[in-house]
Amino acid sequence: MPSIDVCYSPELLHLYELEGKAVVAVDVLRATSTMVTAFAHGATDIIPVMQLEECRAYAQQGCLTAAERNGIKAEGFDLGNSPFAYMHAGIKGKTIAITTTNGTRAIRLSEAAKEIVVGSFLNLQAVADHLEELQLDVIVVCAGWKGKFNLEDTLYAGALAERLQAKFAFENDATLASLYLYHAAKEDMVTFLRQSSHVQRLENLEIHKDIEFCLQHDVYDVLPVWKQNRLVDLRVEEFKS
Ligand code: 3SL
Repeated sequence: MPSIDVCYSPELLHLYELEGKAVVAVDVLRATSTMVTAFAHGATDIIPVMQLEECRAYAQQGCLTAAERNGIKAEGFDLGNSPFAYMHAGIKGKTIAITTTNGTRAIRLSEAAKEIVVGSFLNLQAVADHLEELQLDVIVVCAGWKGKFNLEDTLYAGALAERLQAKFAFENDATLASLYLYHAAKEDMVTFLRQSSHVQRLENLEIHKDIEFCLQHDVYDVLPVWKQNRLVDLRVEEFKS
C-alpha cells in the first residue's frame, strides 16, 4: 500500500525524499486555487517561477504575466493572485507565467519528485483519483507562509488524507494531525480559519470573497501536473491524445 505524508513547509523539504514520489503542492489561499481556476477557464499552461523579473520576462514570449507579493498584485503585471481575475474569456488558450510569495516556490522546490500535482479544495477529488491511479507514495507539500506553518494548507492535507485513508498508509503524525484538524474544521472552515494568520492578512486587504471561494470543495475537475517545466491540465492532455 502506498503512503501519504505531509510536509508543513517548503523549508522542511530537506527532511523528505522526493525521488520516485508524487508531490501534491498546495497553497489553498490562494496560489494553487487560482491556478486551478485558470485551467478551468481554459488556460493552456502555467509557468510558476520564483522571481518577479523572471516572470516579467515571459511577457516577451506572448505570455500573460501574474505576480503577487504579500497578498498584493505586483505592479506592471497583467494579473494578480485572485481566482476571480481568471474567470473570463481572455484566459482561454493562454500561457500564464506566475510568481507568488509562497505557492510557486513550493512547486519549484518539489522538482525532484516523480510527479508534481497542484492541489486545492476546488479540485480535491480530481487529485485524490489521480493519486489512487498513480499508486506512488505521496507527500503533500504545504506552501505555508514565508517558511512557517499555516492552517489552511494543513486542512487541505487533512481533506486529502480523508479521501485517501482507505487506500494509503499514514507515514507519520503530520498526516494524522492534518486529518484531526480537518475533522474539527470541515463543517465550517470559514469560521475555523477566521483567526488564522493568512485569513487575517487577506481580511486586512479586504479580500473576503476569495477566502470563501477557495474553501469550496470539488468545484473543478482540473488536474494541473508538472510536465517539461510547466503545468498542464492532465485532463485536457488525456482528452487530446
Ligand atoms: O503566498 C502565496 O503564494 C499567495 O497565495 C499568497 S496570497 O493569498 O496571494 O496573499
